[in-house]
Parts: sequence; C-alpha cells; structure tokens
Amino acid sequence: MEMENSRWKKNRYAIGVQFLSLSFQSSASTGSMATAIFLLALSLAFPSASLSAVSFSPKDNILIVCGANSLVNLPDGRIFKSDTGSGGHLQAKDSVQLLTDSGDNLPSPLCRTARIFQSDATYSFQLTGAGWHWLRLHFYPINNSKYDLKTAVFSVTTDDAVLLHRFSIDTNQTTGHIVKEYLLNVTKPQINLMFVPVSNSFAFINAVEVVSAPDYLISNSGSSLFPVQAYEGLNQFNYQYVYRLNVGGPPITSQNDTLGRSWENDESYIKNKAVAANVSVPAMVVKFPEDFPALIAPAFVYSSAVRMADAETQQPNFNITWEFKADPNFDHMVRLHFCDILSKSLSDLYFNVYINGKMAISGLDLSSITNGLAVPYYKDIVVNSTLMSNGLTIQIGPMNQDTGSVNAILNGVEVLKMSSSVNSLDGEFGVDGKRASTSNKSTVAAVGFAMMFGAFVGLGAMVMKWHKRPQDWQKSNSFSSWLLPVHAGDTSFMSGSKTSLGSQKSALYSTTPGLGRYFSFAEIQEATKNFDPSGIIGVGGFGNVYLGTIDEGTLVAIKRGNPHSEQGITEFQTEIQMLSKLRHRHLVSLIGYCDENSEMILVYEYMSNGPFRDHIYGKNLPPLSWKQRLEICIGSARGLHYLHTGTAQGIIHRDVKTTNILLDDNLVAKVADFGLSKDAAIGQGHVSTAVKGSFGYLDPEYFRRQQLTEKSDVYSFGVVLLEALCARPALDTQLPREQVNLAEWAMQWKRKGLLAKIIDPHLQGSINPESLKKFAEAAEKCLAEHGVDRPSMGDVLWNLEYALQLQEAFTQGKTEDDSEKSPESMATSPAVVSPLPGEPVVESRELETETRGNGLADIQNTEHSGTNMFAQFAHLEGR
Ligand SMILES: *[C@@H]1O[C@H](CO)[C@@H](O)[C@H](O)[C@H]1NC(C)=O
Ligand SMILES: CC(=O)N[C@H]1CO[C@H](CO)[C@@H](O)[C@@H]1O
Repeated sequence: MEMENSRWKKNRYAIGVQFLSLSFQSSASTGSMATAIFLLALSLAFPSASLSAVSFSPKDNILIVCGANSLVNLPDGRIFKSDTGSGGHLQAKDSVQLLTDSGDNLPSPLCRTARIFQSDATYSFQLTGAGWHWLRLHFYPINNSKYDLKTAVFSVTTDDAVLLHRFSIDTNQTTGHIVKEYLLNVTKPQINLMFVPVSNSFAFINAVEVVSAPDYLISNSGSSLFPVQAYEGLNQFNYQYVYRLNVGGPPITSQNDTLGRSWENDESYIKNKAVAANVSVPAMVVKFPEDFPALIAPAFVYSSAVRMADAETQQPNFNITWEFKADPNFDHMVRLHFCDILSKSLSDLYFNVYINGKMAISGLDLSSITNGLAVPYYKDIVVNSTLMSNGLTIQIGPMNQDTGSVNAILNGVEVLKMSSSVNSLDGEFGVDGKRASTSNKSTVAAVGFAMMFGAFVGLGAMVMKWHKRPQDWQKSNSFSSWLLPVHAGDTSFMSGSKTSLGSQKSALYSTTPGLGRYFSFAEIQEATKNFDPSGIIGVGGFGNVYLGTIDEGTLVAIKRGNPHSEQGITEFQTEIQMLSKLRHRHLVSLIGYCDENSEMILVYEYMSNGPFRDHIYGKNLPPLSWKQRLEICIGSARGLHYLHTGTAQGIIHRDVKTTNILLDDNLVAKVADFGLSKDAAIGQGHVSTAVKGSFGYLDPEYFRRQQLTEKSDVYSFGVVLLEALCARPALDTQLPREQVNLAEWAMQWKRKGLLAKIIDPHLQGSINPESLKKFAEAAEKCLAEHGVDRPSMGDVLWNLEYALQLQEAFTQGKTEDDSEKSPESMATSPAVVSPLPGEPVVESRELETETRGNGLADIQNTEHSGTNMFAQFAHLEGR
C-alpha cells in the first residue's frame, strides 16, 4: 500500500490521461507485486485495450460562494465567484452576509462566509445545456455572535424537486462542513434554487456548485434487487449521492477525479475488518475497454479492492460486510464497481454479492463478462425502500462451489438516493405539497424479464446483458459521432442510448441493393490533397470534414473517422447502407465511402451555402427574403416528411435545428445529420431511449416521458420556423429570463396577437400579414405541449406551402395591381379545387393532429398535387 501510495502521488496529474504512456520500466520497479507485473504483461499483450485519453469539460460550471465580497480560490484550482458579483443570481428580500468570527482552522475556504435568508429567497442559474447536472450545496455553521447557524431550520427546493425538507445541522455531527450533492436531470435552461426558512427561523448557505455531468453517468437500465430483474428508467429520477467509496484504497479527492468527485475510503463501513484485506495494482494496469464510459470512476477506484483475508491459505466461508445508514423512505441505487485485479487466469474467480441479505449477483465471474483481467465493470442495482428498514448492507462472499479460487472482491461503491413519486429527495412532500405515495413508488420500473442471475454460474443472462450494453453504448456513440453533420452545431448533447439497432441491421441488408460508390483510399487522398489541413471545413469528435474534389471538379464533403475509432467494419457498412437508402432531394446525400486501410470515410454531397442558421443571424450574410425563408422551411419540411413516412419509413431525425439544415448553391434546403436518427418502427412507433437532441429544440414531452415519436421532430421544426421568422437563436442565455427560450417567448407574443412585433426587422413591411398568420399558426401547432396535438410533417408542409402562396399572391398584387382579394375568401374555397386524377386528395387545409402515414409515393404526389393546387389558387387569385 505504501508503495502504491507514493506512485499514486507521483501520477496524480495523470488521471484520465494516458496511463500506458508511462514506461514499463518505471512500473515494474514500483509495482513490485507479482500480480501487478503479470497483469501488466497481460495488458501489454493486448494493446487494443489501451486506455484512451478521456477528458471532460463541463458546459455549465457555476461556482459561487455565498455572502462573500470577492472570489475564493480553492486549493484544487477552482475559483468560486461571489454571489453578489457577477449578476442577477440572487433574489432575496432580506438576506444577510455573514463572515466567520474566527477565521482559523476552517475546513475549506468556502466556510469563511455564509448568506442568511430570513424569508424565502431564490438563486437562479442560467444553463447552456440540458441533461445531468451536479448540484452541490455547502453548509458550514460558521461562528457568529449574532446568529447561531446550528439553529436554522429550512427547506431547499428547485422548481420541481424537493432537495431538503426542514433541514438543520445535526449538532451531534462532527464533520462541520456538510456538502449535499445531487445529480439532477435538468430539462429547463435554468435552475432556480429556493431557500424557504420555517417560520421564526432562517436559512443559510455557504456555497453552491452547478456543474454539467456527462450524460452517460446514469444509464437508463440497471437491475432491481428483489426479485432480480431488469430495471428500466433510471434516467427519469433525480439523485442524491449518499456515499461514494474507493473500496480498499485511499480517499480520492476532487482534484484526483476528472469529474471532480471525492471518494471516501471504505474502512469505517466494514463490519469485521479482520476478514478483509486490501489489494491494489498500479492504476496503469487497469484496462478501460474502449466502449466503457471511462469517467464512470477513476482508474484509482478500479486499481484497489478489498478481498477476503487468508483466502490463499484456507477455504474461507464467510462474507465481507459493509453497513450504511440510509433513509428507509426512499429507494436507493447502489452502484458497485468491480475489477478483477486478483486473478492470475481467466474464469478463476466466482463470487456472490448480497444486498440487505438478498442475493444481488450470483456467481459473478468478472473475467468472462469483461473478457479479461483488470478490466472495469460496474453494476447498478435498485434497492426498494421496502427492503431498507435497517439501512443498507452490502456483502461479498465465496460461491461455495469447487470452482477456481475461493475469494471475492469489491472495488468501489456508490449509494444514491432516488427521488420519490412526487420528485422529492427529502421528506414525504413534493414542491406542490403532494404526498409521496408509497405504493406506486417504483412504477417506473419496467417489468422486465427476469435476468435469472442465480440460475447458472457466471455466464448466461448477465454476460449477455453486459455484452449488449457496451455494444449499444459504442454503437450509439460511434454511429452518431460518425454521422455528425458537416456543420455540426456545437450545442448537441447526447447520452448513451439503449435502443438497439441490431434488429434493423438484418432488415437493411436484405432490402438495400447498393452501398453507394466505393472510393479507394488513394482517390480520397487525391480528392483531399492528402488531407490538407487547409481543406478542413468541419471538426468534430469523430474526426475532420474536408472539402474535396472528385471526378475532376465535383466538390464533396469528406468525413474521415478517427482511425482509432472502435467502430467495427460491420457497423460501418450498416450505416452506409442506412444512409444510402435515404435518398431525397431535401436530404443531404451520401455519395460513397472508403474503408480501405481500416479507414472509415464517408463522402457527402457538398452544400456550398452552409447551414441555414448562418443566413438568418450571426454571420452577417445578406438577409434572406421571406419567400426564400419559406422555401427553405418547405424544403426541410419535405425532407423530414420523407424521413417520417417515405420508403425508409418511420425514421426520426432527433436533432432538427437550423444548423442541421444545409443549403446548396441555389439555396435549396437539405436536412443533414441523421446520425442521431432512430427507426421509429422499433417498439411499435415509440422508441424509449435516452434523451438526445439540442437544447432549445427539445420536445418537452419527449423529455418527460422519454417516448420518442415523429412528433418530437415536429416540435423541433416548430422552433426552426420561429428562428427563421425572428432571426435569433432557439436559446439565448444572454437575454432577460423571459426571452431566453425562443419557443416560449414567441408563443407568448403569438397568444397576445403581437407576433409581428418580434419578427426579424429585415422582414418588416415585406411580409404578407396573412402569410405570417398562417406560418405562425403552423409554428404554434408544432409547438403544442403534447405530441398528439401536433400536426404531422405532411400537414405542416401543406400550411407552409399555403403561407408561401399567400406571400406570392401578395407580392404579385403589390407589383401588378393593388386590388387584392382577401386571402381568407380564397382560403375558404379550397373544395372547388379538385386534385389531379390519380392523386391523393389533400383533405383539409387545417393542421391535422393525426399522422396520415403516407408512403413515399404518396408524399411525392402530395407535394406535386399541393403545388398544383396552389398554382390553381394563384390562378384564381389572378382573375
Ligand atoms: C453471506 O450473506 C448471505 C446474505 O446475508 C447469507 O445468506 C450467506 O449465508 C452468507 N454466507 C456466509 C458464508 O456466511
Ligand atoms: C489518493 C490521492 O492520490 N490523493 C491525492 C490527490 O491529490 C492531492 C493534492 O494534489 C494529494 O495530496 C493526494 O495525495
């Protein structure tokens, strides 16, 4: 341990970086244990499993120290700003700044000041992205002659979640500096943190952190404890961290964890220390598989463990037990971290894991799950509150079967409290005063099929589950990263998905004739002047996008995947097939691909005019006319309609936004980036999946229910329409609060009938009020709260065509004569226009809420007939 510790110190800055870059020499000399050397040799023998550089920069990183007048620098390098300074965080009637009377021996520089609220007070934090956020609340009862902070009793809530209910400092507690740490699934661009003192008392707070967390930190699926079965829906909760332990290893401070977490040592929780022994290897020995979410826990957690004492000399027959206090009124998620740093050969170690006396994992055989030794693995287990009357007990023990070594290990434990049915993490009431119902507490738990952990040794269901999980993870990641659009916006966020594309795969193979054109690597080199950096037109995590020339003059966008991408060749081909299947005038099309030299290169048509957004704002390009904007909206609506209903049937784009609508030389709009797309056919039209998309465009219903339908695209498209009209971003956190979210803000004006007041000034005067009205109605319907109330893309298309027609009639009328017919009178007589023979009747001008489910042929005809009908309208108008 001593030796490992010094190593540890030496390498502390290397966390999350290339451990393997350390030389073999140095590790061999410090890691003197035979096991370590063995494992090291093993890890060098399988270079494919190398650690990759993983870093994380949180989009939101709000750190404030309360009651202070200036910055506070923490030893870990973080800087907390004063809550009075950098503007507008705090709304409080009577708050008091407190400074500690005695400044010595404070546990943290954050404990020098506090802010006191004698009545309700709110901190508001503007966020740049949705998804998981850490919220950390620091409480320290500073010495003050006037206020005794130990007497304060108060509640803390967000807009929708209760965090603390009638909280007060436990005077028996010795720690002093209390940090309450939450992981919140944020769905709004803002967190409001409310402090509510009980009557005659006051509230206080010393510091607050609001920091983005990686989306994969909570994956949607785990298993439940009793009975042991699949548990879906983990990402629909809010969480409070209760414990986070580096089992068998030293404490890990926030600066030693890329994600800024701190990990306690487990010793004070072990029941009988005599039966447990620590084991550790150098952190560099731990092999993170490429498809493993590497920041789940630092390598230090996996490189140390507790094992059974005396296991080598005798056949132990006992368990190692850890005991935790936990609130019995709440379900908890227990995350167990394992890494077999003990075994000398595969399939040598089998052991059982129990939680609260119940079998949680039977015959855990790490090496066959992870296909190697020293490979991290973790498992999320939901413990129902009904099993928790005595808190939480975690036990590991031998299998009692004569298979391999008799031993057991555990590397790390996290215990998270899960929000109740009324979204509370403390007490029985929700923010709305509703009481938690104990009966339906775990309604979100899907009744999965039993995983049958106990049935047979090691292999079986659990192995399958494991294999399924990382592949999905990898799949979704590489799939989307690969197909990020040429001009990918930087506001995309996504989290691990659990929707398998596997079933789709075979279908695609059987129905797709070709793969598009094949390019040799030499051709690609020639096209890109050997990947000349000056030709780079886009950069992303997946690699670069180059402007290239093929066939002596045709410009193309060439996307080159990171050569070290984990993506297998089969998946690559599947994706090419999927893309080459999607052909439409309003979708950016794939021309071909290259997979020579294990390269993964996709060649797309080049869209010279770039993203639609650049033409509406931000880039000072010449403003587009209303007609041009309508045409671009219509084009993209057609593309989306095709995705939803065309040959490919039921593809949901999932990331509709103005940066994913690209314009060609003639300003023809094409939808790009189907990388996040999902086939709606999976799961009968509703894909349950982790939330993906871009903030400001996200369907609120999708966010709440995680049910993905085409109507989520319709919602995002509604935001696109407003952007085109108002020439401002979907989300602008620089603006006053009520204006931040374009959809909300514009709809307020729309309801007042004053939308015309906030349109792009370039459009003022040139836009037909009737066209605007039609357009605004379409946008409003798209933005309906509930998916069922939103129109299909076909209906949106219809209305946009109509708005265009109205505009054209208007401009013609203006130039030809001024005796303009009321567009309303025209609008009331569509029945006189009969569609051409053999073409589908477009039944209604009004937006419909039902999807008509046209096939591709239908939609093309619909477009056609629509145009014809409008041509006739225009004709009528002209008479
Ligand atoms: C380990 O703990 C479990 C659950 O508490 C118990 O059923 C089992 O008998 C224990 N094993 C040993 C060897 O004590
Ligand atoms: C476990 C560990 O490595 N802890 C270190 C984390 O970082 C601090 C400060 O850099 C060190 O003092 C700890 O030893």
